[in-house]
Amino acid sequence: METVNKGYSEKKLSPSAREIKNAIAGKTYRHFAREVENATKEQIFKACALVVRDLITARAAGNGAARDADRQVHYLSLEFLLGRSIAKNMFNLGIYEDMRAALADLGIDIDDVLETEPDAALGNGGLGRLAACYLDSLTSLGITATGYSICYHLGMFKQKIFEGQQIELPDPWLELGDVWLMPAMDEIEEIRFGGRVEEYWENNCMYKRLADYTTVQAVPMDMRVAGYGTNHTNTLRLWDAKSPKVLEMSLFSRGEYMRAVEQNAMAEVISQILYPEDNHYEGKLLRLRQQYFFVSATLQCIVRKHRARHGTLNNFHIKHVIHINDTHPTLVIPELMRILLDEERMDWDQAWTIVSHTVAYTNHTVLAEALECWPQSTFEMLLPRIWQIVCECNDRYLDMIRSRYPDDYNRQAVMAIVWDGQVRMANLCVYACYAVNGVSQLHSKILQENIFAPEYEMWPRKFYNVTNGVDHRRWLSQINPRLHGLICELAGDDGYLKHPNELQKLAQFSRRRDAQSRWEEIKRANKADFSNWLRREQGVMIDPDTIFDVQVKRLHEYKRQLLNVLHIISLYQRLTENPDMDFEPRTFLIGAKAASGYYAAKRIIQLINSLAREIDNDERVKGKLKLVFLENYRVSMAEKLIPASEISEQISLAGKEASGTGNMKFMLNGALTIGTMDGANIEMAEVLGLDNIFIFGLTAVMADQMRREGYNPLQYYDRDETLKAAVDLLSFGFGDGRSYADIANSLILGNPSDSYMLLADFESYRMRHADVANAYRDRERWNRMSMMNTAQAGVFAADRAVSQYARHIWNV
Ligand code: 26Q
Repeated sequence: METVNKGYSEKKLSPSAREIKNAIAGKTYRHFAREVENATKEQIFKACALVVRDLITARAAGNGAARDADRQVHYLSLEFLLGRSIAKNMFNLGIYEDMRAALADLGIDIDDVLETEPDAALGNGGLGRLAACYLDSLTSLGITATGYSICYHLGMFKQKIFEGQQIELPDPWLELGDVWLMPAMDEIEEIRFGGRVEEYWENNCMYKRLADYTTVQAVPMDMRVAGYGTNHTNTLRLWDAKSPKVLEMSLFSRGEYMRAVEQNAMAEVISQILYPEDNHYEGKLLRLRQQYFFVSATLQCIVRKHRARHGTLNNFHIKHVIHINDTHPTLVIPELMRILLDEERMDWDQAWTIVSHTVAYTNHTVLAEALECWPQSTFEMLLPRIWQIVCECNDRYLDMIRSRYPDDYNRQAVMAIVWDGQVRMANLCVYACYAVNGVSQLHSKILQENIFAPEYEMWPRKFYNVTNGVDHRRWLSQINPRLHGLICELAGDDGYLKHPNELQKLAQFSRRRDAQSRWEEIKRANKADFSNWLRREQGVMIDPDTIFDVQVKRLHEYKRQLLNVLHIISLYQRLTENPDMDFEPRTFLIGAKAASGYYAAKRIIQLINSLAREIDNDERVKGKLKLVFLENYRVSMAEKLIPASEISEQISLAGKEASGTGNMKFMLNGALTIGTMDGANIEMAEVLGLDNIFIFGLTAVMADQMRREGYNPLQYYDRDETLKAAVDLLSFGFGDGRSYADIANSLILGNPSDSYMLLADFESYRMRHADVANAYRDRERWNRMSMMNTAQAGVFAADRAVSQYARHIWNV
């Protein structure tokens, strides 16, 4: 190892940096038999990650007291959209500077190491990223909690754009990403599928058990999580599916050859792939298998440890809260009932008391197409015992409803868990969980007044609101070091890291010219960095002296990327008609992945690319207007883009976006929002005042009313020439020979047409954009607004949200 430790430079390193440097060299040597200078960049990354992992493990070892906590949180989510971990871990451990120095001393640029890490994209979008942010806050707040999910071998697909269209490529993240995972081979669980329910007698009692089932092994892959400013650590346990080798042999020997082979084939596909549908449910058998696999493994693990410690399950609900991230882990309810009834041999009421005091549920959507309903036949075949338990729940629930509302058949029809050959997961959750919450004030109100109105009438005190929050250490301090530096300097310290409301100290500087100009310089520098990155990454040139107007999120019709497009077309048409007009030069950046089977969403991606090319090829608008489709939008891109953004587009139809969390990330980084009164935008407007945010469009109440009275988009099309010209261009088509008449028709013809009321909001959107451009010209005003956005963003920190869960829902 002499070749690595070049004695001459050692004195410049601090003792801890020197230790890190030696540790990195030790890892490349022991794991890859390479000296640092001969190691590949992947090996260097792995060596650094292992050094970081060891430090977290050492913290975890000193953590015994926490594991004996009085009451633990178990956060179950089919998605944890982690992104990259190495910089985050170094930040939380407080070793970023030492690591940078150690690597520099080895002749390595730390940024090259950070860029080598693949994103762990074990999620689609908001719901998955929220789970990742909450895990950080849980840990940083010192709450004993475990996250559980599936160890998907392929995360969210990689998006390529080929001839303007989305192509999906696999994402084998584990090739490098596995460095964070530690298999716990002594905690493997066995999951049972299919078979039939058998009744048997023992001591004059009848019990039930599964027979002729097939099994899958669940192997825990653990990721240790370090918090910020604490020695506390938590674990994210990802279950990996493996075929049951031993059992398979016994089947062979019993001559059940076919079943043994089937069992093997079905086992390992369970954790192969993440379903790339966001806010959309499809009744796929494999998805239900994934859900049960994950839920059963998690519960068996919790129960096993509980039994070992307490010797009884009678106090289970005192010691544990199981939080479910949307309905995807709903099967914990019947699965815990199964364990208590069939294994623990409790009676129904005793078991129900425990279950109904253990599970809490967060709803993340009101879109009808996202509500999970499983066909009875699939359910019954795959999970026969669970099916029986769900039916028993349903019978008891309907009895209860009938006794409260004897003649109200309609109420039974809407509240039933099993109805019309379907299992309705949300209804089971609301019945069985002791707490149900929405993710913004508006969303929680819609749950109470519409989606779950009869349940709210029955149990008003079950319902809560916890407005979402984001990990402000990642989404501000870590990704925007320049702004972090200035904030600390102005505030006098870095106290906001632990107390996000201290960001408000910035407000007093928002009128100071010196602070403003430094604020502006930082945004300019971040824009230059992003422009350079985009040129290297995608070969696209953008001008950092234009306004960066950004819409990045999943592609979904309700999010209305198409409204953004119509506005860009209208600017383009105005500019080409009056090339000499006074115009604030703008760069529109749109990034989005479409679910692979979502045709309308894919057409919109194609349209954005056609329009981008049309604008690029038009000399008349050169230097004034630019549209870029950002390929393969993902967490690690968001981390570069958001610090460079000036305008944040949050333009969903009011009443449709449960909360939004991107909106909060932009606000933290001083971007100004143009948005509707939807989700958390409303609460942003409330803390900012209408002077510091650009609100437009229908409110949720107005949109509902308009829909009831019969919405007619043609009326807007006929009356507004700008709108008409923009829609007509879609039909007319572009220089690449592509026409989008199908999209134009979906707006103005068809039945229903314009389901998300773009035309109703178009004029107000366009006007508000004009206000944005005016505000931007007034640099003083703009910078003040921008600083006020960061100053008021503390309430949207995940620390605040998690504290509310802890206090009001979890009682920890
Ligand atoms: C369900 C069944 C089968 C296959 C897929 C799914 C599925 C997967 C992902 C259904 C929904 C999702 C994701 C939903 C989601 O991300 N919702 C968002 O949650 C955010 C966090 O609360 C909110 O901020 C967003 O408003 C909401 O859209």
